[in-house]
Amino acid sequence: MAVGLGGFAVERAAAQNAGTPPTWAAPFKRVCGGFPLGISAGDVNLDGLPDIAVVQTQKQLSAGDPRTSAPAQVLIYKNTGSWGVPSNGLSAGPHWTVTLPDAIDPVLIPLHVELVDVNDDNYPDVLVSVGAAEDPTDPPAGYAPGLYYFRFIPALQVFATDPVYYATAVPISRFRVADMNGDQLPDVVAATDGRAYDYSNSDSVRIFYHVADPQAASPFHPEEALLHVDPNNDEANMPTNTCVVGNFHRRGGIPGGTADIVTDSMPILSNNGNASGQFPTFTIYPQTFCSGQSISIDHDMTAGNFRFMNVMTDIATISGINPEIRVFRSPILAGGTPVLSHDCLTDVYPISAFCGEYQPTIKLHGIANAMLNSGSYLDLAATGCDPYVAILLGKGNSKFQIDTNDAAYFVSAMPAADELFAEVAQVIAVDLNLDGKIDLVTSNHYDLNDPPYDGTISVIINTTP
Ligand SMILES: [Ca+2]
Ligand SMILES: [Ca+2]
Ligand SMILES: [Ca+2]
Ligand SMILES: [Ca+2]
Repeated sequence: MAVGLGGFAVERAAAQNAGTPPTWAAPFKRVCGGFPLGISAGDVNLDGLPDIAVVQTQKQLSAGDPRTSAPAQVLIYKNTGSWGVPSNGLSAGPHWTVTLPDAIDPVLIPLHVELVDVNDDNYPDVLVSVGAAEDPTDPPAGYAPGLYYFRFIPALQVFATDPVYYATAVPISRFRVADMNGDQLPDVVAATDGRAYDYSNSDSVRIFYHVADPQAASPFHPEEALLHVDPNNDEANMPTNTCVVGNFHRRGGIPGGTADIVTDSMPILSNNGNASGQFPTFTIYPQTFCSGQSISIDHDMTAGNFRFMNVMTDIATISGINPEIRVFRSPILAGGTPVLSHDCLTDVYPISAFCGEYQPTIKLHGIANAMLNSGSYLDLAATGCDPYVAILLGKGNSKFQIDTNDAAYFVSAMPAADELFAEVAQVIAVDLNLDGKIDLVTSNHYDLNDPPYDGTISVIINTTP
């Protein structure tokens, strides 16, 4: 008995040691249009080195935009492996480029990209979503929101120029790729509410299920309009712009290895499995909000196991105004009504106190999780405090450590000369130089008030001893 208690005590203590903040090399950047948003890592050429894809929007995103015409594209930077000093092992310009069709109206914004192998040839393909019109009341001509699939052609080492297009009734913001129906084929789960607008109440999740043949020319079924996730039907205060997939509701094991979904407004969409038909059904369990908790168009979410040795997936979110990170835990036990647990006081981590003069104006923040320091637990990296990425160190018990008076918890995403110009949007965590330490890549919107109006991506190499 005493041994057991002692072992428990040691494990408990270990699970609360977050360690010290990671250290970083000075960031370097690549110019990529005016308004880069979603980023994704994947090894396009199968050389073992992760390459970086970023979405850039078309011209005239905002009134007064000084840029001239440019198409919406996915720019993919090749990892050259030359990670010396200075560490700049990304190709100087995009090595692969995917251009979205002209039919997409300029005010529709491609928001999210994933490099993922859709057709089972091992080579990552491009999935890119289109959402978000600028004007909330006036559907533009050529209105064409949805999902675009560009397959990679290994023999030519290029991406196809003729995408397969999957229309959605409403714009997609972010999406996730996971197997939702247990057939081992990747499906796409899309949060469809546009970004800043609604033509109609559309807080819903749409799933594009993979067809049975991985190499089919059109690999997905048309959208499966799934579930309206706003229990109050209160569109204005509860946009659905992002979602995560994972094991959020345990029923003695997830049927068929399928995944549950949680969206911005934090309901659990519990996957009931695939027994009765081609596609699973889902049961929605709404979440109660804390007083003062806001969901906005710039919300983002990340899912991971933030509790040491726990099989359930937890969630961290980044809000927009006065950015703060909130952490939600999945219920561990079966039975009862599954809701995420969240302490309105102790599971909230404001980061804006550090920002000082750099109050963000962009309204698209990002959050990612990875082991960033030498500790054993998942940490968080979040934008929203320009030009910094805030680092929250995991304690292994779903709690995180950050000191907004300590610059060690904030790493600048921009070279010093550019710090005032950048609005850091999205962040991903990936080991670019294969040294076992997870690096960061951000997309940075240019500032309308400050030349040179270049959007960039930044690479921040982890130098933690
Ligand atoms: Ca590569
Ligand atoms: Ca492929
Ligand atoms: Ca599937
Ligand atoms: Ca690294």
